Amino acid sequence: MAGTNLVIVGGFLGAGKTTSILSIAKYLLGNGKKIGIVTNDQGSDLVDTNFLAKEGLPVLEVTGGCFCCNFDEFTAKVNELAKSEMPDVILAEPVGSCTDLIATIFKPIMHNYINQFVLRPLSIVADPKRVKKLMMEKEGSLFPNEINYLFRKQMEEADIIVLNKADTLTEEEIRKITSFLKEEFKGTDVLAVSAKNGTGIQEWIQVVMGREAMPGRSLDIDYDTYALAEEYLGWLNSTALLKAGKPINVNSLVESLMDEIKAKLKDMNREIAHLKIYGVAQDEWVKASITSIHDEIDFNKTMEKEAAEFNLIINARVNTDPETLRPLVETVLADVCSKADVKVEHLKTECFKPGRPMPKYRMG
Ligand SMILES: Nc1nc2c(ncn2[C@@H]2O[C@H](COP(=O)(O)OP(=O)(O)OP(=O)(O)O)[C@@H](O)[C@H]2O)c(=O)[nH]1
Ligand SMILES: [Mg+2]
Repeated sequence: MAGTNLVIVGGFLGAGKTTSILSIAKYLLGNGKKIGIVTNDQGSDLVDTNFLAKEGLPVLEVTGGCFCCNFDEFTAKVNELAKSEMPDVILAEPVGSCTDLIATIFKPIMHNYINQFVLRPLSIVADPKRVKKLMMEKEGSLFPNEINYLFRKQMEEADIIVLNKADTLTEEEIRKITSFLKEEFKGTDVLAVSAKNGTGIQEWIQVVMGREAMPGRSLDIDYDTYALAEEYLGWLNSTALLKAGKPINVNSLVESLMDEIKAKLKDMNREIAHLKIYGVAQDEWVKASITSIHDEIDFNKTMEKEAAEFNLIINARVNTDPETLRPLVETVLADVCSKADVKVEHLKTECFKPGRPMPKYRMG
């Protein structure tokens, strides 16, 4: 069997796709394999791309829309990686608001590229706190129904549902959630892993690499509801150069930014899908994430030294409109920086709601 393995790792915003890809990549590299990664977003200036590149991994990105709406760019990036890196495995992360991947990515790839790539089954990573909300539907979720519909559809088309963040669950919870998922999405493999500490990653790789994708029926999906789900999400990507009079603790500044944004959204009862902030000064960097207004900030890495000049990237996906989100984030940035005596230069922000998904190809 010839060709590069193409492994697509989807799932809702903040589920842990990038952390999973990093964990899989490290495992494969440790076993002498070469890898490449393609990231994806509705906007540009991505925390994920910068973070993975800083980890020393070959990464290309498709920005300005999902893989299915930019199918030709997606395959161009995959081909570019295949040529430049000659990887054994390419890992691709579709944007977390995207679904219907079998009809719009898998089938077109199999139709056009069957000899070049060995397409592996579709993994959908799921955050246990969102699955728990599905299990207790009566309690409801802070997200509108359309977003819950999208989350459910993502899992419906999975070959493998990867229940991530198992390190946050008891054995009993893992057992209950796994059997719920198996019952709800019959015929789908369900694996419990922790992308963060590596538990279950080897087994996941074995399952993915053990068989080829065999796309069955395309998802039965209502594009109006899917489009509404995307519309309910305000999307913000900002970059800025920050300068302080003397070296400051960048970790604390990032923490204050996140705390303030979270507090303001909590007051408005607006749920965060994923807010991530990445700060970089020369060879040092910090990355922090939060995936709900009820969660604590999670630092993937902090800076050891203080810095007087550094770049920030803020990526926020929140259940609010862009007209609210942009001033909220920019005001918090201005306030927090002013308190820390830091000047904000070259602030560039794009803030929008994703347009209706318009796949280049859809094979039913
Ligand atoms: N406890 C725990 N946290 C995790 C695990 N995997 C990911 N996370 C955390 O979940 C948050 C989101 O992880 P990402 O990997 O950025 O999620 P993503 O799905 O790529 O997010 P988007 O690209 O925004 O859709 C981060 O704070 C991670 O550290 C895990 O196995 N356990
Ligand atoms: Mg990601």
